[in-house]
Amino acid sequence: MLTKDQIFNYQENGFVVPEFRLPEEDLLEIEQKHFDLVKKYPEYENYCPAVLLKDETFLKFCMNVKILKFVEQLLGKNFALWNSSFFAKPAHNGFETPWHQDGQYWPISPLATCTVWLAIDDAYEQNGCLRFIKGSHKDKKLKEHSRNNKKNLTLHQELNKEELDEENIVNLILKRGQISLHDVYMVHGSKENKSPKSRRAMTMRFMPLTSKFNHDFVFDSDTKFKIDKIYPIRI
Ligand SMILES: O=C(O)CCC(=O)C(=O)O
Repeated sequence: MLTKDQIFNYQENGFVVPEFRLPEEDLLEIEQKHFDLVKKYPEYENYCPAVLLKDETFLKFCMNVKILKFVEQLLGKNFALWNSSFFAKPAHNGFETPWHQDGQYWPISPLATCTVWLAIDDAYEQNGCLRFIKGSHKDKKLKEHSRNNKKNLTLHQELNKEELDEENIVNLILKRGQISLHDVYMVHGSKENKSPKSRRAMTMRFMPLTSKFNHDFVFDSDTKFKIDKIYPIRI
């Protein structure tokens, strides 16, 4: 369970790191499945935008009851999982994720999502940990972004420089199996990984069912895709 202070921190700062460690046996299973996924689809070595479209068996890790209970505390009782991605950042060649807000390219209205970011490796500055701009979600506005077509990026929408509040950068240092939860308006990103250690992370995206998902929307990542279904949660 999240404490009152943790819920307050999520509302104030835009993210929270609860007391949680995914069991090692699940992490080993995720690693194996991810290895198999990249073997089959080498183009996903750095970033797979919609894991469940390629292998729905990843779903079981998104249905971890402890994780769902944290999300329920933040979104309310009626919510659904709508996507899961893999930001893998391999050693030596891990792509940068430019500063961005997720809501820029998500077909959800009213816009709302809580992302669970699960560390599959220890994540720290040298291997490109996630970075947040603390409090950047608070005005619930989408800030100006521009397209950046540089090759070594996981995502290509980048926050305009003048929108970036560098004073409030927080490095999210996590151990393997730890999670953070962040708000859809949160500005975040991560540097490239030139270190000898990988920095893999799996995300789980949850939305309240008071919002609607547009299934006709075409996601324009390096590959194009649609999300044909969402998964309502029953705890
Ligand atoms: O893991 C990363 O480097 C970026 C993650 C991200 O952008 C997200 O969770 O939306």
